[in-house]
Amino acid sequence: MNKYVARVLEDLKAKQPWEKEFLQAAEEVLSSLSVVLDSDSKYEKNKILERMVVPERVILFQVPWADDKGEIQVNQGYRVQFNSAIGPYKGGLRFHPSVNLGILKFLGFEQVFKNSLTTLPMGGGKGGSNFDPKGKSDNEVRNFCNSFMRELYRHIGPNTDVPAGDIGVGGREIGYLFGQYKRCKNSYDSVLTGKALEWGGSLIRPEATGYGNVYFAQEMLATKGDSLAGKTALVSGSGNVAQYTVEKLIQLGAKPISLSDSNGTIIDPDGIDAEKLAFVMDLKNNKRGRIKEYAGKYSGAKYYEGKRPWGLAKAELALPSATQNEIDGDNAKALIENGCILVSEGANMPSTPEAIEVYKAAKILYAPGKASNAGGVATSGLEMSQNAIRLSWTREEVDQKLHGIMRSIHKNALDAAAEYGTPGDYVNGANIAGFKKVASAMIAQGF
Ligand code: NDP
Ligand code: 2IT
Repeated sequence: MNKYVARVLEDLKAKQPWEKEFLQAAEEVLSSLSVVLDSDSKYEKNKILERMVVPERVILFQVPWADDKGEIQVNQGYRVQFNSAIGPYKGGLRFHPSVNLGILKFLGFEQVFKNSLTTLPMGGGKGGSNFDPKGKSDNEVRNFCNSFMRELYRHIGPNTDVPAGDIGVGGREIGYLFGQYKRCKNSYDSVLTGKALEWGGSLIRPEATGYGNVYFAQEMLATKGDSLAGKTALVSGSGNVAQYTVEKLIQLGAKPISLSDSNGTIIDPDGIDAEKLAFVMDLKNNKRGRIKEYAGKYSGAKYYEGKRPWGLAKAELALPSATQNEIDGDNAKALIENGCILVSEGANMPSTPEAIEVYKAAKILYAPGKASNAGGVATSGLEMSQNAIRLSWTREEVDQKLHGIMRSIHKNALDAAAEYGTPGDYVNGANIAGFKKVASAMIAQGF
């Protein structure tokens, strides 16, 4: 490992040893950069790594709200404004009880490189709260969102910071957050993406992360002269990303056979078809039910309480779409033993470092989330463009642009991997290509 990289990592570990997910993300990215830093001293001279691993700004605030009994609840709110070298901060909001500063720093850090890869002018940020939307009424979710935005509105803006959704934040929450921003600011700004169509949203934004990931998988297979047609796929999660991953897999002739949530996994050996997917979308998005109910409705499917999909069935493809570190080393071995030839990440950092070692040793196709799930934020960028010109593009236009962006990300990652001596390594390629653009903007803009 390059000495400069080793020194910055050591220092980071000594300073915040408890931010495990952030250290994991930083170690993965910085390790990939050794070869770039060996070949050019300008990055060290400009202290680029030291500056890249510290957010430009962190906002931490209290979020008091009233539940349906009239009792006051208090959560923590955060916005991590990580890097604005190539555009306004951009990245989602996550509402989940596990949220803390270390998790948001990992997500914000990853977002910097991901957004750079999209080819669009967006910096990186992430935010959220330890609020748990599960089991809350619409009224409680609205009260929470209003209170959250009552503080956040003063820190964001169309040219400053543009949040969007992530785990626990979908169309309903974006609506409440946007309404409160507008009331606080008295201005109709393009300040959130993932809006509904009638009030500034973009066609294809809900579909974009899942579709984009499947487009990326298609590109990877094409490098081997292969395609998705007829291949069996394991998908985890059953939220926004998982649903549209399954939809696109079906459209392109693959056979998705699993979905999951934090309680367990369903395996449907007959395949999840369009009608079954419609049932899941209604179950998850309207009824806010549990994936277990799928096995009650479709008798060919089996429910595995407390289990993740990996290794529960034979499959050539794995598209993890739930959360970080959901595939460990043993899960990865089980995938390979069951015939897996491709892992394309819809979630952010779903594979542990041990899992990635297993993929590398088995020489399978492996795409890190910052490349393969970038279609979501890329289409957020397209939503911002449409808002700026006050026009809406058609479904076909946006889908075509998304598809083109996924192809560019794939090509740029592959080219960078080859240029720096690790052909076919999408981890190195994505990290290097994402880094170089941000680093050169930072150098040009001084300090
Ligand atoms: P949703 O909230 O819509 O869905 C999340 C899904 O993952 C749910 O099925 C949820 O189950 C499951 N899940 C969440 N946390 C855990 C956990 N700790 N253990 C097991 N299952 C869990 O979120 P999204 O689909 O938007 O996000 C999924 C992943 O994709 C995240 O990693 C996110 O960062 C990433 N991503 C999202 C993008 C987007 O545009 N939305 C863009 C790029 C990446 P349950 O209902 O039980 O909680
Ligand atoms: O992780 C991600 O890229 C997202 N949650 C989407 C961010 C965005 O601004 O659309």
